[in-house]
Order: sequence, then C-alpha cells, then structure tokens
Amino acid sequence: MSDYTNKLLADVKAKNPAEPEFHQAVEEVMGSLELVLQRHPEYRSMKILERMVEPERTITFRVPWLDDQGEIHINRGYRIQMNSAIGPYKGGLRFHPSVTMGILKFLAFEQVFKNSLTTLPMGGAKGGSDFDPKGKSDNEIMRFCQSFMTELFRYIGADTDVPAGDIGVGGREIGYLFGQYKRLKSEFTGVLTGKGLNWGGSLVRPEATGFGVVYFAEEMLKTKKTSFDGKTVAVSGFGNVAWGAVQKATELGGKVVTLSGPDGYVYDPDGIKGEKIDYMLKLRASNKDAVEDYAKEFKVKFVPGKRPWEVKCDVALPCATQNELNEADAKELVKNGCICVCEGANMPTTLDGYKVFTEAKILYSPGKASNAGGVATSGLEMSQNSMRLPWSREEVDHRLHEIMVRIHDTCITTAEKYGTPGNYVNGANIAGFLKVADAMLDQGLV
Ligand code: NDP
Ligand code: 2IT
Repeated sequence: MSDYTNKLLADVKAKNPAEPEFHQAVEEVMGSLELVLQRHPEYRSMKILERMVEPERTITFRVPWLDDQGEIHINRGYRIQMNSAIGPYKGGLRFHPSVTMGILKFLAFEQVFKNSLTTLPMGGAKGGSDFDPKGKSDNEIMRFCQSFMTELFRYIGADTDVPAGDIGVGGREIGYLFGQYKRLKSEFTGVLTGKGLNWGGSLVRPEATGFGVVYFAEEMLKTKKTSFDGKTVAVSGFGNVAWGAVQKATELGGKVVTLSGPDGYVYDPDGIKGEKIDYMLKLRASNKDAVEDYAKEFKVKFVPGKRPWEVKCDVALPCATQNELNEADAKELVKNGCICVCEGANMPTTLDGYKVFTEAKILYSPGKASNAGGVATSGLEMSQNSMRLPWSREEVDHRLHEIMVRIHDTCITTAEKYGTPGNYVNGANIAGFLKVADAMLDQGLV
C-alpha cells in the first residue's frame, strides 16, 4: 500500500476504534486500489475514498420487547446507510448476539461494492440487532421484530432503503417486519425483500445466494477447464446460504461432504443430498445452535469444536460467517489439494488466509463477488414489485445465472486490465469501486 492509503487506513482505525472487522474490510479494498488511484488522480483530489469509508448515515435505536414470561428485554437496533450513489440503500439485517456497530459497518462497506458489481441500481447498507434468536419462541421473535420495525420504519422505504435477511433473519422474520411496516405506514410497497411468495416475494430468492455462489464457482472452474462433476466439496455453515449452495453443487454433480455450526462440523462421506438437504431446513428452524443433530439423524461423524477445512476437498465454500477461515485453515486446504475457494459468507477468510491462496495460485473469490446472487435477486424482487408483475422461476433463475456469469467476467477482465490476472479480489474491488466513484463524482460533493 502507498503512503496515501496507509494514512487513510490509519485514520479509519483512529476514527473507528475497536472495530477490527471494519478495518479489515477497508484494508482489503485499499490493497486493490493503488493502480486505480495512480491512473485516476481525480479520485484522490475529490477525496472519494475518504468519503466512502464514512457512512452517509448511521442509526441506532432501542428495541424493548417482552418475553413469554412477561419479562422486559432491551436490545440495540442499527441501520448503517453507507452509500447511495448508485441507488437506494440496500442490504440485509442480521440478528445475532455478536452484532455491533463495527460488524455492521464492515458488512455495509462490503455491500456497496457487491451491489455495484450486480449491475443493478442499489446502494449499500446493513442493519440488525444484538438480539439472539437462539431458543426464542415464535411469539418472542414476532414481538421483537415488531418492536424493531416500530423504530426502523422511519428510515426506510421502497425508494429510500430496502432491507432484507442475513444471519438470523429469514422468511419468518421478514414476514413479521413487513406486517409491522404495513401497519405503521398504511402502504403495501416493496420495502423489504425476501418476502413470502404470496405477498410480493420473488421465486428463487431463498435459494439465490447459494445458487449464485455455485454458478460463480462453476465459472471459476471453467477457467481451469474443469467443472463440479465428480468434485468433493466442503461447505461450512448450515443456514440459508449453505442450503442453497449444497443444493446446486449436488445438482451439478459435486459431492458435498461437510456442514458446520458453532458446535463443530459433520462429515458425511456419501454426500449431502435428497432428504438430507431438506433436513438442513429443520436444523435451522429448530432455533438450536448446532449441527450435531444431523450426525445423529444420519449416523455420520461429528467433529466437535472444529471447522471443516481439515477435510480433503477439491472445492471449499465457506458459507457461515466472517473470519471462519484463517491462515492455518488456508494452508491445510492448499496442502490437501483444494483448487477453488469460493466465498458464500461475507469476509469468511482472514487477510492472512487470502495471502496463502494468492501465493498458492489457487482459484479464490471474495464474498462480495461470489455471494452477490442474493442481493441481485433481491434487486430482481424490487423490479417485480415495481412492475407489480411476478416472473417465473425460470426467468428469475436465468437472470441470476446471467448476472453471476457477468460478475465473473467483470472480475477477470478488470483484474487483467489492472495488471493482476486471475486475482478476483482485485477485480471485484476495482470494478465495484469504479462505478460508485464515478457516480459520486457526477453528483458533486455528497
Ligand atoms: P443463517 O442465519 O441462515 O445461517 C448462518 C450460519 O452461520 C449458521 O450456521 C450460524 O449458526 C452460523 N454463524 C453465524 N454467526 C456465527 C458465529 N459468530 N460463529 C459461528 N457460527 C456462526 O445466515 P445466512 O446463511 O443467511 O448467512 C451466512 C453468511 O452468508 C453470512 O456471512 C451472511 O452475511 C452471508 N450472506 C447472506 C446472504 C443472504 O441472502 N442470506 C447474502 C449474501 C451473504 P448460528 O446462527 O446458529 O450461530
Ligand atoms: O449480504 C448480503 O448480500 C445479504 N445479506 C443480502 C442483502 C439483500 O438485500 O438481499
């Protein structure tokens, strides 16, 4: 990095103390932009980067709610509206006890680049709460969602900011949030995505992130003249993204042998397919916090307290959470012959892990490129809502596939144009950045 980007990163750290994930996300992007800044001095003189690391708006609010015993709980709610240069704010809501301002800033920052890569007109945002859905009843989840929306509704809207799901927020939560928004505003608009099919949701949105990850990985494998057929695949997580990825990887002939949760990982050498994929939905819906039940149900090995990266695989799809794959894990994967790591989660690989993959010259794609299918299909849901016309499953899936192929091509051509052929991180960061930066230049000092 140059003196300029080093100083910028130091300023970000000083101004946003105790937010290591945000620092990490900024550092990764800065690492890709040297040549861009040399070729375009106007970005520097117009302080585009300095502006991009400062959220346009951050909102925090109190979320009081009653549990089933009548006890009062207070959580903190957030919405980070990071950048609206190319469209209304767009990005998910995360409900997880680990949620802090720093986590959401990193996610909102990543979302700006990701949304830009989709080619659809969406700015970047993220929100959520430190609420822990684990062990909560359906009624408690509903009361929490209603209280959360009772404050959030002032700041969002179909043309302003359109939240969706992320960790801990799926179809059920989107339903409760939407219901409350509708009551408060007396309007039925596409203010959230990931809605139910009967009330404005899009076909394929539940599967979209995972499908998109596999469509992207398929393109990566094509560059090495190979495919998923016959490949052993390690997946982490067991949530929405992992579920979609397992389905599509299996459909394309891959054998998915792992799933993981905070409790450890399961190793299923016969492959996770058919009813086993449906069982993943039960695991999530149980509101427990574990994958061990899968091992009991299907009589396979459960490895407590470990991540799946020690398992021999050809393709790795990290689909759980940030920083779940570190330097040692990366070395283990490379040593065991893994040829492709395609991220489903946001920033699952540490910066040291990324270095290992780059040095080993294996295929490696950052989440902001390969998991963009989720938000892209949210964008398609917004289009359908605006038209008040639903598209068929084939239509949405075809568009999703086309978008993922296009993002892949953009990463490849941009990485090459900026002197680092095959580097998906640089390709994604530079291409995502350029569109937003140029829009900011056009719009004056905003
Ligand atoms: P889910 O809530 O459906 O599943 C999340 C999975 O990650 C669960 O297995 C969860 O276990 C685990 N997990 C979450 N936090 C932690 C933690 N701190 N330590 C260990 N395990 C953890 O979420 P999604 O599948 O939607 O999200 C997974 C990843 O994909 C996230 O990084 C998310 O940002 C990203 N993503 C999601 C998109 C979407 O459309 N849903 C789109 C693009 C990216 P548990 O919660 O039980 O701890
Ligand atoms: O990280 C992500 O891209 C998401 N959680 C999906 C966001 C969205 O608006 O669909």
